[in-house]
This record gives sequence, C-alpha cells and structure tokens, in this order.
Amino acid sequence: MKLLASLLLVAGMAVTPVQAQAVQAAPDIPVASVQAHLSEFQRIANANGGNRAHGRPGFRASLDYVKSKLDAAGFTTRIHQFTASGAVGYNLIADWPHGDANNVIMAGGHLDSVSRGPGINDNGSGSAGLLETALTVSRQNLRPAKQLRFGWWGAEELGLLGSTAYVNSLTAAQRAVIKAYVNFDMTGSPNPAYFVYSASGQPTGSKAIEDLLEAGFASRSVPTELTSVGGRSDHAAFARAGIPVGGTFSGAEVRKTAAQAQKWGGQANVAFDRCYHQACDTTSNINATSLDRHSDVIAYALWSLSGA
Ligand code: DPN
Ligand code: CA
Ligand code: ZN
Repeated sequence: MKLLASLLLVAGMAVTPVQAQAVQAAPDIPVASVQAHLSEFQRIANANGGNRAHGRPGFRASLDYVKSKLDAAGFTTRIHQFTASGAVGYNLIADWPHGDANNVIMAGGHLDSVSRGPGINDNGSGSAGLLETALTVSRQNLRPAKQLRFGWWGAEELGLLGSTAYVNSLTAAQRAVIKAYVNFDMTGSPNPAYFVYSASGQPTGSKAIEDLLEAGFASRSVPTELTSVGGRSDHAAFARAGIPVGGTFSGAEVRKTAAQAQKWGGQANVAFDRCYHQACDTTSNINATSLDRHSDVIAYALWSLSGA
C-alpha cells in the first residue's frame, strides 16, 4: 500500500484526502509581533544594499534572523543549500519535533526579495506571519497529532528555484509523508484582497484546504474570493510532486475592482500592491489589517490540519 501510494504520487495522480480536525481553538497571532519581524527584514535590507535577494547578503541575513528565533524556540532547523543562477541559495526548513512524522503538514513562503527593493510585502509578509505562527506553536507547547514543518524558500523570484530544489531533494517516501502544503506569498498588500487559492487551478489543488482557508477568514467575518494563482508561487513545486496544496494572497499588480472595493474597502482601480517588485515595497507598503487577518488564517489552517 505504501509503495503503491508512493508510485501514484510520483505519477502525480493520487491526492491524499486532507482531514481537518480542530481540537483546540486556533490562536490569535499578534500582528505587532509580525510587524516587528517586518521591521527586522527592513533593517536587514537597509544594511545590505537595499534588498534581500538571492545571492546577496541581505538574503542570508534574513535567513539567519528567522533561524535564530526558531532555534531558540525549540524547532529542529536545517539549512538546505542549492545552486541557482551561479550563486549558492538556501532554504530554511523547521520541524516542530512532535506528532506523527509519517503525517507531516507543511506551510511555507519565500524569504527572498527581488533585487530592486527590500520585499517587505513580497514576501516579508508571509515569511513574518509564518515565523510568528511557528513561535506561537512553541509558546503554546503545542502537541499536534501530525508533525508541523515550516519552509522559508530561497530564489523564488528567479523561478521558484528554492522550493523546487527542496522538493527534488526528497525521496518518494519523504514526499509521501507530506499530506498538505499551504503557501503564503504576499499577505499585507496596501490595497488588500482576501484571496484563497482556487483548488481547481492546481494539479493537486485541494478543495479541503480551500474550504478550510475560507472558513478561517469566515471565522473573522472576512469575505473571500478564489483566485487562480497558477504556478506563480512555491506551492507549484509541491503540486507537481502530487502533494495537496492551497494558500492565501492579498494581491499584487492587478487592480482592485469596484465590487472588490465595496466588499473589502480600499481603492477601486488601484493595484492591490502598487509597489509590487519596486524599491517602495518597504514597511510603509503594508496594510496591518490584512497582515493580521492573513496571519491568523495561517494559524487557523495549521491548528486544524495538524489536529492540534
Ligand atoms: N509570487 C509572487 C512573486 O514573487 O512575484 C507573486 C504572486 C504571489 C503571485 C502569490 C500570485 C500568487
Ligand atoms: Ca491577530
Ligand atoms: Zn515577487
């Protein structure tokens, strides 16, 4: 059965059903703490030529910051090294060493910025929300039924290179234990949307994860829309490997419609993120309400998926 499941996963056919089983209420992630991580990413960019890009010192400094917080909180961390575009790249993998290691729930986002700016919304926001969620797991001394694993990816901006290198480094058996991957890339857009990745837009898009993320926003009375993000972020590497995926997104270069402005507030006919991939993607380019809500949904999803 195990071998058959692995073979099917390699063939990209099997989608393991994801079971949501919230036992303990998900915590409220403190947005001030998420913002403090963003300030640190901004400080790191300022001290390293204005960016946190692949192959540049600001990327490695960002990774070292996240890793030191996780190590102090009791995570088992590992730096996964790869080479891309002639430079050494790094992914940071952090396991909460509790729960069933044969049933792993994974959450991640990219930690690199483009070279033009500090990348605070793209993707300091998702990175910081994931970090604060992980630290909350530790603070609560969570004992989930399934094992929780977090990933911070390098070289996403060059074509999902870090997440792809990580997935490619896993054996079929190691892939098979990952029952779900949820991705958080851009969660604090200044003119925000509350998008959930559409399950139908992915080879292994999971309706169960889509439903769960929608329920997370609904629990805070936030209306959502589904969006087809296709292969534009790191979930794609996991989807290609047959792992059920989902995620949330507050929008990038596309303009908010009048109907969306009515529903979510903000400005119609203005991009969700006017500073997308620009030097102005700084800590001023963050909507705190969006950052707060998306970060709370990270926790909502992980508590539920892991059977916390
Ligand atoms: N992946 C983002 C980027 O790095 O440019 C943009 C994006 C994020 C697009 C999430 C779709 C969904
Ligand atoms: Ca919160
Ligand atoms: Zn980007």
